Amino acid sequence: MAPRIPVLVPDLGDFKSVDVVEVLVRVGDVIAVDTPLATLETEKATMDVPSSRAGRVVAVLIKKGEKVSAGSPVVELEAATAEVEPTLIQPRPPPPAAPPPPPPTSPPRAEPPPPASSSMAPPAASSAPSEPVAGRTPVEEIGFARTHASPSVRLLARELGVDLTRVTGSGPKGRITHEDVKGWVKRALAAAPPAAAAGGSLPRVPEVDFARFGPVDVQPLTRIQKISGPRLHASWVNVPHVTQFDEADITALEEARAGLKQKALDEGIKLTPLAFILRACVKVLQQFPRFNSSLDARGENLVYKKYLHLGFAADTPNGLMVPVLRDANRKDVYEIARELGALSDKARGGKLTAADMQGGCFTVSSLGGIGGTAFTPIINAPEVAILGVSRSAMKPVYADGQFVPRLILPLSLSYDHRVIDGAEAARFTTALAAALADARGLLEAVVP
Ligand code: CAO
Repeated sequence: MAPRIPVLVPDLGDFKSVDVVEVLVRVGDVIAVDTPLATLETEKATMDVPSSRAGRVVAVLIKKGEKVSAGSPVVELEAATAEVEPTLIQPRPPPPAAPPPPPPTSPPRAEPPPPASSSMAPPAASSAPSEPVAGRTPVEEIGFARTHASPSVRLLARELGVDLTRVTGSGPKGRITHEDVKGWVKRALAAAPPAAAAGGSLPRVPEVDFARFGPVDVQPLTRIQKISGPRLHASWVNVPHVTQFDEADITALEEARAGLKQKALDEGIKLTPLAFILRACVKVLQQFPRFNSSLDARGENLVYKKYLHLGFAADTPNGLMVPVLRDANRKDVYEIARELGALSDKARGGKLTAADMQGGCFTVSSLGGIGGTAFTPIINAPEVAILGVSRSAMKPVYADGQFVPRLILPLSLSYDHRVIDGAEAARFTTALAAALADARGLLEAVVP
């Protein structure tokens, strides 16, 4: 009968008593010199205990969770007559699969394309060092399970998303070490473009347990908020927004509106400032067709629309809605006011249909009835601009050598800078201010 040889924990340097985090062999395994027997962990690092002898394991003398010191027996072997090749080691089942993909609430991530070189080639067979690939590549599971690396190295690779088949081992017989994995990650990071440029996920806002600081009441978002939130977010992160501020002198317009308001109301039409603003937008959008365009899905072409449907933001008990006033270019200010009133009522009553909210070309968000001096509206993408309107106020304007009181309307135009230049945006708001100052022009009949 072959003699039983104990294999002991080697010198652990400064560490006296360390945790066994994994036992890597079972009774019956045939092992070679340097086969890792167990993984130990100190506060600072994990390390493997390599076998000093080759042979068959006849007793495992440590358990996961126990503490060991230098000289503690790890296994007993029946010594082999010749050194046993590592390939004789029974293959173990592969470690747990890579972490699952992020939950659907996470911002979408574009996976990088698979590496150009074959990931099936085992590292030992490759003479050239494997090249790090930017971003995470899919792990080649069968190859991963066969690589010459200890479980703690595999665990580290799993945590860092490293496919071990792509790492060249620098240890004895090509064994992959912790340092090899870390070095591979460092090279991959150095070669990778920034996460945002690579379509990586956005940094997350920290989660806070608000109840730790005082009583709270948790209310679900409304259905509308759940729908509009992701759309607003998509526009915010995808579209480079710039906001151009301006002012329009609407003194004459408000005088004209005051004179016409009651007569219109008698006919069931509420002639609000927004109706005139929408009419002015039509006129200016016809002069600046780029503001009535959208980028195509690949971002390579501009789609100019030959129709002019205007969206307007409506504040409703269920949340923000954007009904669309169709063919606004074919309607005079009275017709615009009539439809504006009808759509606003429908929105507040929760009766808008999907068709009522589709096909918009340009949106106006008026907070004038509420207050404020300026704001930065978020573009209703794939539209390329949105006009914010704040509350008008009497202001002193210097003209003909003196200050005169004028009614000034603040304008805030956010635009997609990929499509619209700053100079064009300033020309647009200047033209809009001129259109709003021209009450007579806004009241002109429109040939449908
Ligand atoms: N400056 C001063 N007063 C204004 C004004 C302005 N720019 N705009 C409207 N008003 C006042 C007027 O005095 C008007 O009353 P009179 O006609 O009697 O003078 C009154 O407000 C009418 O306002 P309204 O809000 O009832 O009607 P509207 O057509 O201007 O607007 C609607 C309709 C649906 C756009 C509006 O009610 C609304 O919901 N606005 C909020 C939009 C919003 O939430 N935007 C933010 C989106 S981003 O979160």
